[in-house]
Amino acid sequence: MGETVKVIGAFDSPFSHRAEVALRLKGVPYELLLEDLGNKSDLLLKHNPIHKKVPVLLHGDRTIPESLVIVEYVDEAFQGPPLLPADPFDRATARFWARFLDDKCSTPFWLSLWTEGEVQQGFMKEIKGNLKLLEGQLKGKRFFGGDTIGLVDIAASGFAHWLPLFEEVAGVTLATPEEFPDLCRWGKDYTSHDTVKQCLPDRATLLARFTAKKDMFVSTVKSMAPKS
Ligand SMILES: N[C@@H](CCC(=O)N[C@@H](CS)C(=O)NCC(=O)O)C(=O)O
Repeated sequence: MGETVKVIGAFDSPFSHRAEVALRLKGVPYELLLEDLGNKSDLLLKHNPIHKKVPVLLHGDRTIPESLVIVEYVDEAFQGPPLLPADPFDRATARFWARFLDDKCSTPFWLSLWTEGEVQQGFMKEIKGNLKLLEGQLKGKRFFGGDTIGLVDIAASGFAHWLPLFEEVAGVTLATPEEFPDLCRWGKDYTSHDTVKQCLPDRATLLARFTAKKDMFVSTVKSMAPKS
């Protein structure tokens, strides 16, 4: 179509990575507009006035917010290797697990990092249980998408590159190779994939940024706790 493709994203965001990797896997050139989330630009607020979050895809005069919506849009709007299966049932199943990641994994993962004591144990149990269910989807497969990276791999990418970093910053262990052999092996395959590597933020830079924000993560999570 020849229209410009831009991603409003943030350097350390696993959600921005989802949009970028979808474009790269389809072979679509794009411009990355890096956002300072502490001081959101008029461009971001104009294009995502409802959520005010990154990523946002700008395709010609079209605006597409929400990372998983972007991945599906990119798959349908551009030529290139498919990111979703062709069969309707397989597509539905991929969408189910992609949604499972956002609906059932994000919150217990985040809270298990920055809480303490019994509350933390509860969130750890929840996220480990959900990661086990996810791991079950990898049986006999290199990627969730089979031989190639697809929607579920992209949706789960935070658990490949970001999870070990957050474990290190928080001093919490959630996914060991002993407990999650397939998931850990998948994480290595995902992060060492040639196309994926091109849009993974540098590990050392992320580590420094997240370490600097650790107190803020802890205090934000504490302020969310119900007051007794
Ligand atoms: N559901 C959204 C989540 C995106 C999201 O949480 N983005 C974060 C960066 S990692 C953000 O923009 N945060 C800014 C804010 O919450 O004000 C998606 O999948 O795109």
